[in-house]
Amino acid sequence: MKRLAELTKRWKDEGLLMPIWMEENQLCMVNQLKLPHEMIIVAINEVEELAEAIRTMAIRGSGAIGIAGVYGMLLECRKSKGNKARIVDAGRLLSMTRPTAVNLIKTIQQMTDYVNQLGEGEIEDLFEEKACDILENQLAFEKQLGENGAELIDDGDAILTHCHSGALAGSGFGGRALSVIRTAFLQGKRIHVYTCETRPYLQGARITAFELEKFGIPHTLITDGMPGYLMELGKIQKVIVGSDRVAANGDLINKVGTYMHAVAAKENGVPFYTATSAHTIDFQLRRGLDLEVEYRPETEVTYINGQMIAAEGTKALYPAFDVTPNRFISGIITEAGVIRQPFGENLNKLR
Ligand code: RI2
Repeated sequence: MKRLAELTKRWKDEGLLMPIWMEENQLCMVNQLKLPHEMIIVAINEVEELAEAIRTMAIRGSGAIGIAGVYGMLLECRKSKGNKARIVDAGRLLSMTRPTAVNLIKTIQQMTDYVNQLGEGEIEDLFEEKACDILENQLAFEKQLGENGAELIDDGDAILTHCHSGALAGSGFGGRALSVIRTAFLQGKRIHVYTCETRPYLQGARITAFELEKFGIPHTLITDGMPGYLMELGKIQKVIVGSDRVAANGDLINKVGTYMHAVAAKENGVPFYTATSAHTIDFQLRRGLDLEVEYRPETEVTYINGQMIAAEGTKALYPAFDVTPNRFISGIITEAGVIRQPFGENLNKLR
């Protein structure tokens, strides 16, 4: 208990933008749906409330929901005083909330396997230790990823990013894509970021722009259809996006719209990178198109802020992710370095 409280305090003092943390016996979560206008911290006392927050995307981003999975099981651990069955059930419930981002599923599996091997009397203490290890590793991971990826960024680069792969989608330093961008900026490189607004949830407009502003990184908001033209004009030198899952052959599953940017980047000779982790590589998935991605309700497209934006009766479609074939990817940035083609063979070394 002491270690988690100390870790949380240290991270707050460091100024990390944490998406979720624990205070006493409840979780505190930033409601990302209210950003950037309000920074509302929601108290969560039940695992079902957390599951609903993930389903409705009040907390989102593959790293952040992985962390939320850990905290959710920890909440149940504290409430049940270390009851194995209840902790495992909590993990099962949380792992069914968002099917595409593999981090949530893998992290919960890891915690479930761990708790299953413990004796009833030791669960409370040891489970919390394990949760702290995972949190510490996630922060160290973001910093290492940032160092590795920043080597790809040159002084004067303008970088395109899509959706929000940043601090609030991770442990609080910069998540994935923004850890790379933030580290390059902290190294003194003069960079500029183009952030796509990312319809329909507008993560780029609402959250990426908010974080870039907070970190003091120069940026410009653009709509999702603009990058191709800016690349033709020579205004974008690199593309860096996050990753919800990477297939064994290097195909990338990420926020819908990513594929379109990768095609435009290839056409214009702009290097396209994804920032990810070894944990996010799904070695069971032979190629990206074999995965059935999450489809969300059409009302999330036809409505903005509760306001219908299309004619009554209009049908809409919302695949939340798309698949970028590996041939469009210049490099996969990981904590172990930047992986290049042939991806199948080189990713396999991270197993
Ligand atoms: P990291 C997002 O999905 C996007 O696909 C984005 O690239 C990713 O999660 C950010 O997570 P959503 O949760 O790749 O907003 O940075 O649907 O881990």
